[in-house]
Formats: sequence, C-alpha cells, structure tokens
Amino acid sequence: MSELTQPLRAVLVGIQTPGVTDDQLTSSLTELSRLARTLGVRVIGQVRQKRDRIDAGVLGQGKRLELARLTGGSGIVARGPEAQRKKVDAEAEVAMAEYLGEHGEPDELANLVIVDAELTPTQIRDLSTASGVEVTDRTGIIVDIFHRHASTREARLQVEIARLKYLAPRMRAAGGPSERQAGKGAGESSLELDRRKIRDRIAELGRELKTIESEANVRAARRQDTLRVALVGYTNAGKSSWMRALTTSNVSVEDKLFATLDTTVRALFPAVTPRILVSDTVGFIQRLPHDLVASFRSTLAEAKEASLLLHVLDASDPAFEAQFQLTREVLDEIGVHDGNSVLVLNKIDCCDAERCSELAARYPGALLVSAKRPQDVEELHRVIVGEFERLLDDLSLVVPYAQTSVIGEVHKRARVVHEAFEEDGVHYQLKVTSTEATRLQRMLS
Ligand SMILES: Nc1nc2c(ncn2[C@@H]2O[C@H](COP(=O)(O)OP(=O)(O)OP(=O)(O)O)[C@@H](O)[C@H]2O)c(=O)[nH]1
Ligand SMILES: [Mg+2]
Repeated sequence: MSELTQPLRAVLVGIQTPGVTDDQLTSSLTELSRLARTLGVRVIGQVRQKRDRIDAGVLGQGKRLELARLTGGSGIVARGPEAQRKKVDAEAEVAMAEYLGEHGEPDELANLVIVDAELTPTQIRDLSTASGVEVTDRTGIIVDIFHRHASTREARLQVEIARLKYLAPRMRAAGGPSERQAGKGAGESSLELDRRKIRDRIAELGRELKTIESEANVRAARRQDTLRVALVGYTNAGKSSWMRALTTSNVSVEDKLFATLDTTVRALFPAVTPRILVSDTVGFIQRLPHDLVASFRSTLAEAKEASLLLHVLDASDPAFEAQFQLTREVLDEIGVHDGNSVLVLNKIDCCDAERCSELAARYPGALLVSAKRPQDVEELHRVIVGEFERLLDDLSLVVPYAQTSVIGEVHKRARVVHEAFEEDGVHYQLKVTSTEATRLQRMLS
C-alpha cells in the first residue's frame, strides 16, 4: 500500500467460498477491519459475495457495481479488442448509471479496497480498474503493518525480505513506466532489471540477517542454562500485558494487532533463584503470509528454547477457539512444541459467570485469569515457579568455611531449601538446574 498521504477510507471485500460459514466470514472481516485500523485506515463499508472460488474477476458483475458505487468507480473491467471493449464499456456504463439511480450515491466515497484473500497481481489490477481506487489484499495489509512495527534490526531485515518478495511479482501490476521505458537492444527490459535488483537486494539482506542470527545464537547459548518461559498466542490476546505484569517491564501494550514484533526477554519479578527469564513474542493471525511465517521462525527461537510455554488466549473473543487451533498449528509448523505448556485464558474479567464456568469445564487444566487483576498475576507467578520446581534437581552439598566464594555462588545460583552450620562447613539442601549442580560440585572438588 502506498504511504499515507491522505486519510484512507476503505471498503472491505469478503468472498465466501464453499465451506466458509457466514460466521467465519464475519469474524474474518472483523479481524481485517482491525488490521486496517491498526494502519490508521477507516473502514466505511463492505461487500460480501458467495462464490465457488476466487476467479479472474474476483467479484461478479452485480457485486462489482456495488463496490464501484462505494468507491466512485466505473465498475468496468474492459479487456480484449477495442471494438468489443467499447461495447462492454457502453453497456457497463448504463448498468452503473442504473445501479446508482436505484441505490443513490453514498455519503462518502472510499479511496481504498481491501480484499480478505490473497489476490494475484492481475486480480488486483482488474479490481482496481473497476473500482477506480487502490486495491490491496490481506497479505498486503499484514506485510505493511509488520513493516511499520518492526523495530529491531533483525525484525526489520526479516520484514523487508518478506515485503520485497511480496512486491516483486506485483510490480507489473502497478503499471509503472518501467516496462515501456526499456531501451531497445538493452537485452533486458527494465522490469526484469528491477526484479533482478530486488533479488540481489533480498540476497544481500539474507546475508546480513544470517550474521545477526549467529550473534543472537551466541547470546542464546549464553542463556542456555537459565530457566526460560515464553508467552505465545494470537495477536492481541494479552501477551505483552502479561509480560509487563510478570516482569514489571515496560513493553508496549496496545489495542492494535501486531503491537509486538520482536522478542523481549526479562527476568521474572518478584525474582526467584535460580532466576527465570520470561520472553514476549510476536502474535499469530489466520492466513499469515508464508514469507512472514518464515521470518517468525527466528523471532520465535526464544519460544523454541523455553522449557515452559504460556499459551495466552483472549477468552472474551468469540473466535478464540479458532485462534487457539491456528496458533498451535503455526507453532508446530515452525518446530515449537507445546509439550510443557500452561493454557492462560485471559481477559476473563470480560466474561460473564456462565461463560467462565463453561470455559472451566471445557479446559480443566487452564488458568482463567485477567492480566489486569493483581491476584491473578500472583497466581500465574506461583504457577510458573511451581512448574520450574519440577524441573530442578535436588542437591545436598557441604561447603567448607574456607571456601566462602562457593557460599556466594550457592546463594546466587541455587534455591536454598535448608542450610545448617555444622563443624565441617555449611550443609545445604538445594534446588538447582542440572548444569548448576555440576558446576557447584566441580567448584568444591
Ligand atoms: N479487559 C482486559 N483487557 C486486557 C487484558 N489483557 C490485555 N488486555 C488488553 O488487550 C489489548 C492487547 O494487549 P497486548 O498485551 O498488547 O496483547 P498482545 O498479545 O501482546 O498483542 P500483540 O503484540 O499485538 O500480538 C490491550 O488493549 C490490553 O490492555 C485483560 O486481562 N483484560
Ligand atoms: Mg504484544
């Protein structure tokens, strides 16, 4: 989508293919409308159509007129020889005039069309001709949001790669002058040249990304023996709100989709020993563009290495079960297995008593909580500490008084269950990670 130079007013287009229920289409369009709002676009109308599949014209003739009325377009997609085109144009003009006569002019016109599907470049061009305004699709919107929200260098590189891959095949569709400008005999049209430049750029960004990733791997390896928990889940479920509550950090919380694009890692607070690190991750969404799934892979490496996943769901969203399913599928696809996970049914403050008991019955192991309630934050803190307790080893250790430095290490790295000051030194009963157990024992030998 082009940069925001004027306020954008959009019409959403939803195609109901066989197997998609009315409710599913409605919820998908609601989500698309929130995606649009995240970009500052106001949605002023929608056009829905039942179709067997998304074919060349995207919409049928009647629905195209309905769309064109909202955008001030002609409703015409003319192709073929000129004589025939003129005839089609003339007929369509009459149809459009009749349609407007029947339905009247709308109060305001949209200047953008967003189709809730992934369109081919030709489909985008045809719909743009018929509506007279810019057309984008779900993928285009998501790529755009990612582009605006990415803040670390790694996220920026990943998103830039995904964006270039999305834009490259659509360059011709934009009808830019590139093809016509091609100098004869150059052997390569300028469109091809532009595409090659983009491929080179993608390769260059890829190399840069690899370097950053290996640096990140070194950092991750250093954190290897710390205990880690990752917050995962659908976008807007409340992951960052929990991150804030559990670590008292200042990560951004917004009623926007994809507010978080980078992983942040902070220590659990109030602190425990051994310390536990919490990571906040990017959210998921249905029909996530494929290249962005790939970019998630490294962003979500944190989740992969965490020994506990907190799967956060917005229990107040009617579509939350589909969101749960989808998040599990994507996690599986990128190799994050939710073996050891806690289901966090969040925003329970927005659910009535009946829904709460229904949820409790359906998800027996889940926590029904709200990130906004301090007692719930305490509860989740307790659950996290309890989960890690099971992963720790018991260790008995006698530290001679001569080795005071080890005493310091013990208190820093292990949780002291019991300590007794005997003649031969301090007798400890400890809870430690297996790596720390080995290290402490080695320090004494
Ligand atoms: N009522 C209520 N609102 C909540 C709760 N938890 C989060 N929210 C709100 O939900 C919205 C999204 O919260 P975030 O924490 O940014 O969600 P997120 O999962 O990090 O979202 P992304 O980063 O976009 O994937 C914000 O407006 C929060 O204030 C809750 O328990 N109750
Ligand atoms: Mg977030």
